[in-house]
Amino acid sequence: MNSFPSRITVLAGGIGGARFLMGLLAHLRHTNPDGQGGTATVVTVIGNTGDDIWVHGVRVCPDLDTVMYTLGDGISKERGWGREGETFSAKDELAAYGVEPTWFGLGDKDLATHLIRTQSLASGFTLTEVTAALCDRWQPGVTLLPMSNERAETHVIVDDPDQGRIAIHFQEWWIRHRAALPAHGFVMVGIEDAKPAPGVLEAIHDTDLVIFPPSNPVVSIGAILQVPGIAEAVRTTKAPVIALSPIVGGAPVRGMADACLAALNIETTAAAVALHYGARSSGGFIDAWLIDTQDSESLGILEESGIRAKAIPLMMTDVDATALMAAQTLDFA
Ligand code: FO1
Repeated sequence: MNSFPSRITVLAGGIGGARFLMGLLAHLRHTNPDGQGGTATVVTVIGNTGDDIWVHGVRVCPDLDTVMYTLGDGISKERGWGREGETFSAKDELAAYGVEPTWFGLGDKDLATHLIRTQSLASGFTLTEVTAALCDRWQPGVTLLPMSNERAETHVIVDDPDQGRIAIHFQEWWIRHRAALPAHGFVMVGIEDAKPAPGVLEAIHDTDLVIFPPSNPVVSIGAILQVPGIAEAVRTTKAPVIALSPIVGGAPVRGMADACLAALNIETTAAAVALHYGARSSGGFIDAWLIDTQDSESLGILEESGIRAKAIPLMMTDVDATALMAAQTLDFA
């Protein structure tokens, strides 16, 4: 990408996507400053809402909040989710009453976000409007859009010893079972009635570059692509679509994407994920794929499959390392 992108759209899940966005913004603020400490490049983030859950009477949007807190500098650096300096008194009190779910980490500071969101949704505001209002406080430096204003939650098909094959909410599988319960598939409840939130399709079409950061390709990027209309927009946008592998050396950089890939019989390798996304020249989603230097032996098969590929260091150890990844992403695009 020689001319500086004036607009970039990023499809993001939780921790991996948020970490990448930190680096992207650092790079853009440095190389394309707006004179007020920000960047002249407009970055729009389409956030995954498939992880969203009603818990203890409040609506929690983990991936939207992770992006908002991370870019707004409120995130718990140790956990990667929830707030810095968090306490869990409300959670402990709920557990003292024996109220389920006791496995969900509902933080006291985080609770304020969920209470405002729940109240606003009940008053008729859309998730898009609520997210914008919450971002007013956090100033993430991006326009954060939910993938949809309609509820479409990821559930996981598992075998329960007593009940046989059932579907449980993604959060229960992810948090309570640490994704260790073999998943036989994922189903997004309500996805057929979900529509792209306002601005989402425009953000994919009217942009200079679309990026898939190293988010979970199945339950984060994959969930966003399941919203009717979004996959078609990514396939047909005139902007280049470039993606970064969430798998390095045969293992997820973070999280448990391997458990998700296994459910779909996709090998946990950088090349397998690229082929899963598919080359846009043959009806898939991506034009270019960035892999880590330790996976460079797969550059050949990627080029053969019509995906431009490059091997660069992909470990997001700190903001500087991630900013370098972002710089190379823009260059390669
Ligand atoms: N992840 C955990 O491993 N344990 C938790 O108790 C937990 C609570 C939680 C609360 C709010 C929130 O925004 C995220 C939370 N997460 C927790 C992370 C979350 O499950 C995942 O980040 C995403 O859903 C997958 O990216």
